[in-house]
Amino acid sequence: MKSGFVAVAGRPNVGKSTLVNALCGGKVAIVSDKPQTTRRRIFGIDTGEEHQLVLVDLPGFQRPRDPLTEHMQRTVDASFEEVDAVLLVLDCRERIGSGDRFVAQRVFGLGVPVVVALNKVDRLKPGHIAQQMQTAAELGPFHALHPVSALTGDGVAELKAELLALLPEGPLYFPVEQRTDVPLEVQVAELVREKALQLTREEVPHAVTVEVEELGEKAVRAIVYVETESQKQILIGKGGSMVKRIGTLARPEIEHLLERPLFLDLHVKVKPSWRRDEAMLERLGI
Ligand SMILES: Nc1nc2c(ncn2[C@@H]2O[C@H](COP(=O)(O)OP(=O)(O)OP(=O)(O)O)[C@@H](O)[C@H]2O)c(=O)[nH]1
Ligand SMILES: [Mg+2]
Repeated sequence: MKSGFVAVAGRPNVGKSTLVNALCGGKVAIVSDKPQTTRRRIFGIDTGEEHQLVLVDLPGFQRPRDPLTEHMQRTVDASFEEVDAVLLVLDCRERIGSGDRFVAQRVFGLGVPVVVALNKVDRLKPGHIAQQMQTAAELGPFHALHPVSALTGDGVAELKAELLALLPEGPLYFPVEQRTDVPLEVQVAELVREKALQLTREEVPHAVTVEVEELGEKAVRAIVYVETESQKQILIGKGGSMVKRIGTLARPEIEHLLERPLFLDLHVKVKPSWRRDEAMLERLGI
């Protein structure tokens, strides 16, 4: 059987997690329109008759600004060791520039094949796509370049075939039915965080983290942490309307994940400067 690990690298918000979900044929990573959605390394595992492809979804490349982003960038750097290939993701709606070159410099130096995915082509005219492909091709000695849309699925099957062809002969690293290495409580917490990111703006999404305190047969209890009292008021909303909306959006997905109906109990709490708190970051697995 062919099996191996492919690191997914790129700037924040280019669609790495959306693409990992598309390649795995199911949701393993949360997604949002805010940069820095992914904070830890996540394996998305796709197993077939003759293959096991482990996609290593990563935070976006960034200049660290605090202990949280430092940990995130350290995760990115460490994850390049012992991968069989890299999938470099670019956003074709944006100018391919210094940020992408910075990532490219790193991944083309690894000595493993680099497959470039030019993502979000659903938003571009063919002429413009061709232009962006040319610019992308100048980033480095790529093994292959694929225009894709992680959102519509366009080009994803071809990209997957390309990645499978790069895998070496290897063992089954994970049981056939396993889709991710993320523990269940963290998956649940992430789904709640995804909805909080979706519904908030500016500095608030970056200040949110979620911890599941209790994962019972009938009820899930989770704490939504923010850094300040005013962020807490935003998260709670008028008469509790915001936290209620977060719960309403997250519950069906959590029920789908756990395959049972649930009561979702969300509490919003202030934890000042949790992004600078090493113990908290460790507890969160970041
Ligand atoms: N139009 C379009 N939007 C996309 C596509 N792929 C992803 N997006 C959107 O791009 C945004 C970012 O997607 P993510 O998958 O969270 O991006 P990411 O690279 O994982 O971001 P970080 O984890 O923050 O580094 C979301 O709003 C997605 O819906 C695509 O193919 N087409
Ligand atoms: Mg992501």
